[in-house]
Parts: sequence; C-alpha cells; structure tokens
Amino acid sequence: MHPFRYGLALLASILCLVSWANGSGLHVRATGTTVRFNLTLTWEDWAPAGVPRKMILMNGQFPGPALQLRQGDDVEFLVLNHMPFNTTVHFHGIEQLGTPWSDGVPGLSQRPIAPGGRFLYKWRATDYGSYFYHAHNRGQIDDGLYGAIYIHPDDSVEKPFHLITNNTSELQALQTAEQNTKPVMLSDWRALTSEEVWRGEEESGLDAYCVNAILVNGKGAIDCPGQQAQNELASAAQKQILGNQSLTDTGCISPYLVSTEGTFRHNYSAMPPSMFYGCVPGNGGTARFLVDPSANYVSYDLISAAGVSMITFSIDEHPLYVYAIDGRYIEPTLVDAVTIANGNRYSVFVKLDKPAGDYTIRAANSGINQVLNATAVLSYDNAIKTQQGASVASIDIHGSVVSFNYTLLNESTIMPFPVEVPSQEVAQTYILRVGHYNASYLWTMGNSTFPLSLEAASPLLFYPSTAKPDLTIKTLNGTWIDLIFHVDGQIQPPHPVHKHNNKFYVIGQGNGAWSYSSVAEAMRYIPESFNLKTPQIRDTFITPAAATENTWLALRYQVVNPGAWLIHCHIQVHLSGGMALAILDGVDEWPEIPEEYQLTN
Ligand SMILES: *[C@@H]1O[C@H](CO)[C@@H](O)[C@H](O)[C@H]1NC(C)=O
Ligand SMILES: *[C@@H]1O[C@H](CO)[C@@H](O)[C@H](O)[C@H]1NC(C)=O
Ligand SMILES: *[C@@H]1O[C@H](CO)[C@@H](O)[C@H](O)[C@H]1NC(C)=O
Ligand SMILES: *[C@@H]1O[C@H](CO)[C@@H](O)[C@H](O)[C@H]1NC(C)=O
Ligand SMILES: *[C@@H]1O[C@H](CO)[C@@H](O)[C@H](O)[C@H]1NC(C)=O
Ligand SMILES: *[C@@H]1O[C@H](CO)[C@@H](O)[C@H](O)[C@H]1NC(C)=O
Ligand SMILES: *[C@@H]1O[C@H](CO)[C@@H](O)[C@H](O)[C@H]1NC(C)=O
Ligand SMILES: *[C@@H]1O[C@H](CO)[C@@H](O)[C@H](O)[C@H]1NC(C)=O
Ligand SMILES: *[C@@H]1O[C@H](CO)[C@@H](O)[C@H](O)[C@H]1NC(C)=O
Ligand SMILES: *[C@@H]1O[C@H](CO)[C@@H](O)[C@H](O)[C@H]1NC(C)=O
Ligand SMILES: *[C@@H]1O[C@H](CO)[C@@H](O)[C@H](O)[C@H]1NC(C)=O
Ligand SMILES: *[C@@H]1O[C@H](CO)[C@@H](O)[C@H](O)[C@H]1NC(C)=O
Ligand SMILES: [Cu+2]
Repeated sequence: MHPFRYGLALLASILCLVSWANGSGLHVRATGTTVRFNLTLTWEDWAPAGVPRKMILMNGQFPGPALQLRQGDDVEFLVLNHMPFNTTVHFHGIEQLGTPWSDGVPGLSQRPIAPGGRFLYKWRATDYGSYFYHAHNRGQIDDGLYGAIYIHPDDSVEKPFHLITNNTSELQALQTAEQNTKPVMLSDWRALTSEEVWRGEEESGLDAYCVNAILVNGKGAIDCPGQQAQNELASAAQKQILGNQSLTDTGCISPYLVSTEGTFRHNYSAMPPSMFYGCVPGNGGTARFLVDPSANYVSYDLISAAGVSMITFSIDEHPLYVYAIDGRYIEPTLVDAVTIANGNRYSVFVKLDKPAGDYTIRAANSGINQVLNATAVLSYDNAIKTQQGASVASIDIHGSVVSFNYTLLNESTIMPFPVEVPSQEVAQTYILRVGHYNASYLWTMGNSTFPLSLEAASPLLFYPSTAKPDLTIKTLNGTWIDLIFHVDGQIQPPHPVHKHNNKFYVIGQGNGAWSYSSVAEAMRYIPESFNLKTPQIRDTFITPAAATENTWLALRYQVVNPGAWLIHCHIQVHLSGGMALAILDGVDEWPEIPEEYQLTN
C-alpha cells in the first residue's frame, strides 16, 4: 500500500476519525475525495507540565489529533462542543477559497458554537504543506485547542530537494521522509485559564506577557530554581532592561518596569498568582521522537501554537535543512536552529548520520519577556547505542547559538521556490499603527482597538454594512493592497501578523519612522529596505522588534477571495487586547451564502 494511504488508514483505524466518501479509493487518487473528521471538545483536568488545571481536550487528547490530507481533498470537519462555553475552530493558513463561512472567526464568519452545539466546517485543501487548526474564540488557543494539519502536495508541485543533493538514493530518502513527515507542535502553557488571564489583565491593567511552561507535542516541565537563580540566567539584553530590578521566580521580566508595561493605570495587588510571580514546579514527561537511521532522513513540521513565547528550536548535533515555511517550499537552507514566531510553520529535514543514541531537542523562548525552555529527545531506534556521553547543544537557554560554529536561520536570506513576484502597482495603501491603546493590555492595529465583545456581534460576512469604519478595511476584488505596520518606538516584541484567507508577500521592513504615503514613494528614499523580486510568501510574519525607535513592516497581497477576514497579531493576549482589523475583501463581488450556512438566530 502507498505509505501515505497506509498512514491515513492507520490514523482512521486508531482514531475512528476519517471516513472516505470514495471507499474504494485507498490507492487510486480520485479528485473530489471528501475527508470527514470529527472533533469532540471537552473541558477536563489535564497536566501537560505536571500541574493540573482544566484544559480543552480534542477527542480526549491534547494536542488534538493530526489531520492528514492530499492537495485537492474536500474536508468536512465537524466540531462538537461538549464544553460549558462558546467556541470556534479556525484552520490557520488555509485560504478558504470560495468558503468564507468556514474560517471559524466569531463576529466575522460565524456565530460562536454554543455549549452542546455543533458546526460543520467545509473547505477544500487547495494548498499543500504544513498548517494547523486552533480555537479562535476569546483566548481559548491558550487553553490547548490546537492540532496539526498536513496536506500532501499534488504530484504536479515541483520540489526543491535537488538543491540538497543529486544522489539518487539520497533524493529518494528525502522524498520518503517528506511523505512520512511528522508534526512537532510547539506551544506554551499557563497555570491560569485564558478567562482567568483576561480577568487578571482587566483587574490589574497589566499585559500578561509570561507563561509557565513551553510544551513539545503537549509535554513539558516547570523548573523553579528560585528567584535568585532565575535572575542569574538573565541575558545581557534582559539585564539592560531590568536595571536594578530582578527577573521574577517564573523567569519573567519584572512587571514593575515602566519600559515593559508603560505608564498606564496598574493595580499590582490585583495580579493573580502565577501571572508573573509564583512558580509551581511540575513535570509532565518528555516528548520522544524515535527515528530509524536506516531511513537516512526524517522530516518534521515545526508548528508554533504558542500564545506568547517566541520559540527557538534545535536538535543537538543535527543540523536542519529548512525546506518549506508556512506551507510553501523554499530553497533548502542548512542551519542549526530556527526561531518560530506564533502561528508559523517550518518544515525541516534532519540527516540521521550520528552515532546511535539520544540527542536533546531544545525549545527555548528567545523573547526578552522571559527565561523559559523545554527539552525533548531525538532517539535512534537501534539496539546498541554507540553515542558517548550527553549530546552537545548548539543553542543556549535564550535560543542564541552558543558559538560562531553554529547558525540560526536568517530570514533575510530565504529564497522562495519557485520565486513569485507581486504586482508593482497597488490600488490602496493602509498605514496601521501598532502599539498599546490606553492600557498595557489593550492594543491597536490602526486607529482603534478591536473589542473582544465583537466576537458575539452579528458576523460581518452576513452583515457587512454593520462593519465599524475605524476597525475595517474594504477592498475590491482582483486589486493589490499594501499594508504597512508602523510600530511605536517603545519596548514592543515582534508582533506576528497573521492574515486570514490568502498568503501575502513580505516586501519590506526597517527601523525608524515610516513617513511615506506609499511603498513607491518610500522606495525612492530607502530602496534597500524592499524586496519586490524574491519576496517571501507567508501567512504570518513578524514586525521588527522595537526598543526606543519605531519600526515598520510592509506586506502586499492580491484580493482574490471575497469575504470577511481577520488580520491580527498571533500573540493571543494581544489579539484579545484588540490588535486586529477586519478586512472586507472584494466588497464588489460579495459572496452568496449557501442555505446550510444561513444564520438561524
Ligand atoms: C461524527 O459525528 C456525527 C454526529 O455525532 C456522527 O453521525 C458521525 O458518525 C461521526 N463520524 C465519525 C467518522 O465518527
Ligand atoms: C455565546 O455566543 C452567543 C452568540 O451566539 C452570545 O450571544 C453569547 O453572549 C456568547 N456567550 C458568551 C459567554 O460569550
Ligand atoms: C543538482 O543538479 C542540478 C541540475 O544540474 C543543479 O542545479 C543542482 O545545483 C545540483 N544540486 C547539487 C546539490 O549539487
Ligand atoms: C549516494 O548516497 C548513498 C547513501 O548516502 C551512498 O551510499 C552512495 O555512495 C552515494 N552515491 C554516490 C554516487 O555518491
Ligand atoms: C532602582 O533604580 C531607580 C532609578 O533607576 C531608583 O529610582 C530606585 O530607587 C532603585 N531601586 C532600588 C531598590 O534600588
Ligand atoms: C486593586 O486590586 C485590589 C485586589 O483586587 C482591590 O481590592 C482594590 O480595590 C483595587 N484598587 C483599585 C484602585 O482598583
Ligand atoms: C532548560 O535547559 C536546561 C539546560 O539545558 C536544562 O537543564 C533544563 O532541564 C531545561 N528545562 C526544561 C524545563 O526542560
Ligand atoms: C568550532 O569548531 C572547531 C572545529 O570543530 C573546533 O575546533 C572549535 O573548538 C569550535 N569552536 C567553538 C567556539 O566551539
Ligand atoms: C542576514 O542576512 C542579511 C542579508 O544577507 C545580512 O545583511 C544580515 O547581516 C544577516 N543577519 C545576521 C544576523 O547575520
Ligand atoms: C485612548 O487614548 C487616546 C489618546 O492616546 C484618546 O484620544 C482616546 O480618547 C482614548 N480612548 C478611550 C476609549 O479611552
Ligand atoms: C485611520 O484614520 C485615518 C485618518 O482618518 C484614515 O485615513 C484611515 O483609513 C483609518 N484607518 C483605518 C484602518 O480605519
Ligand atoms: C476575484 O478576483 C480573482 C482574481 O482576479 C478571480 O480569480 C476571482 O474569480 C474573482 N472572484 C469573484 C467572485 O469575482
Ligand atoms: Cu502582538
């Protein structure tokens, strides 16, 4: 049996999740295959880092079961909400071509799914590669609702693997590794539920920029070495911000610093335990990745479902060939570590040519917000281990390479495969301010803050005329749009901007104030800040971090799929705090809603 079909059949038999419309199609590929998938959501005690709290389980599991598809498949994804609160599920990076009602955003594409309710999401897997599904209602991604999606490329898609090797047996090994690619779900975890975090933010006025653990495939541990030991781990950059203050016992930058929380109203006595202070140790076990060295290579899809942490990933003594990002091939690049912003996916090959043994996998937070890391294990499936001693790390606890002998993926050197060029002409340019909005925990992406309460409002896809002008962009179908994110010069992390619907081109970025009316004008003064010839093609991309100076990011996209789409920061507390905008794409070609998706209330 074809290995992919075997994988699906196995998945189906283990999880009883997948049924085939075309039951005889196990090895014959028929276009229009429908893959059905049920996701039952429950709210249960779970302790992924050893400390129990209520979390969202999917079919009794955390993270959720992986969904495997082939490009061109039709998906019917039924969500059964057995939790005591509203929810929705979004398919991150999936373009929803012709199915804007299946994007899973309350207040934009649907009403929330009520307790006891269900919703059938139907969409086509038009693109190939690595994606994931996750909650899009309030802060529920931080309660654990996420799972991997992998879409096997159609045979017609050209692969860049000949840029790694021309040796036939090596090429075969790479193809096989890709066919058997496995998700590595990187995420973070708090002792507080997302609603407790939101209440804590409202009451204290503080931005909850720390967590309690990093998880690898849903497993992690919490070390509590004490405040003094934590403080000794602070990086040079952290020490500079801290001045005479200390890291907290959770490894968090002090919330008492004006540079991190601003000059807004704060009530420090309303900070809930563990939001910044109050480390509780725990151990939820270690994720182990068993590999067969006779396969020569293994492939992993590194997926960041983290709420705040910016995770740098490495495997001791095993360089990574990064070959796709956000579900698009790139010219493969050999590095020792990659930094993965919230919502991004990096697909990597790992050559299995080291002495048989166990090698530490490291997932370190590289943001200045917190010292925090997790480890997992890559284990050679050999009877006899020939490795001597502990494996050698290429990154430290801050995600920095430990010496010049090691390299971290440099985003500016990435070359898409194949290269695609955007239009040189655009119909509209939006300049969007990115920063705090009247409180440390409230944010803007434009002129106003996108209130969480709008999730319960009439969805804009059905009621486009109710869109609030200062929270909405409107475009005409077929046109090209520039979005310039202008980050206020005060300490701000990189904001991973995620656009729903189709991918965008990353055409420019820089430090300093954006004082131009368009990209064309800016290119007359700072042409070196732009790349219109080989831009990256992404669905999530970070704004440059800001310290004392403003920074900016320029994205360009073509409107091809009319509907109501969200664009937002993928740091969940920033999204809950309003760093979002609605985009009504193609208002001149507004979709007609099928009968089954008409609102009934
Ligand atoms: C999914 O759930 C529905 C509704 O409960 C049920 O009718 C259907 O058989 C389930 N499908 C699978 C594949 O489990
Ligand atoms: C759940 O969603 C409904 C809209 O479908 C909304 O009226 C209600 O306020 C929501 N409940 C909560 C607790 O947000
Ligand atoms: C493999 O061959 C192709 C075509 O000749 C060439 O472009 C490519 O650079 C070669 N790859 C390697 C790794 O040498
Ligand atoms: C191709 O690679 C295989 C496995 O790595 C190796 O055994 C073989 O010698 C290589 N062939 C050539 C022609 O280099
Ligand atoms: C820390 O430094 C600030 C000025 O940089 C000063 O106002 C404050 O008193 C100092 N705090 C302590 C505990 O030394
Ligand atoms: C600050 O928070 C505490 C604890 O929740 C509360 O008792 C107090 O009233 C709050 N103070 C102000 C000024 O809101
Ligand atoms: C963090 O990294 C250190 C140093 O490698 C390691 O000792 C520790 O176990 C890691 N912490 C976790 C929670 O994995
Ligand atoms: C870099 O690698 C070389 C060769 O393996 C080794 O001799 C040297 O000690 C390494 N340098 C550092 C700083 O690790
Ligand atoms: C990343 O690559 C760019 C372009 O080659 C280069 O200018 C820059 O210095 C590199 N950055 C780092 C940190 O090496
Ligand atoms: C937010 O602050 C701005 C000034 O920064 C002010 O103009 C505006 O009225 C404030 N909005 C709210 C809702 O408080
Ligand atoms: C923000 O306000 C400016 C000035 O009124 C306006 O030109 C722009 O379109 C607004 N942007 C958004 C996203 O509403
Ligand atoms: C929207 O524009 C795209 C690109 O020009 C086109 O492919 C698509 O058919 C248009 N959609 C509608 C509904 O007109
Ligand atoms: Cu953000």
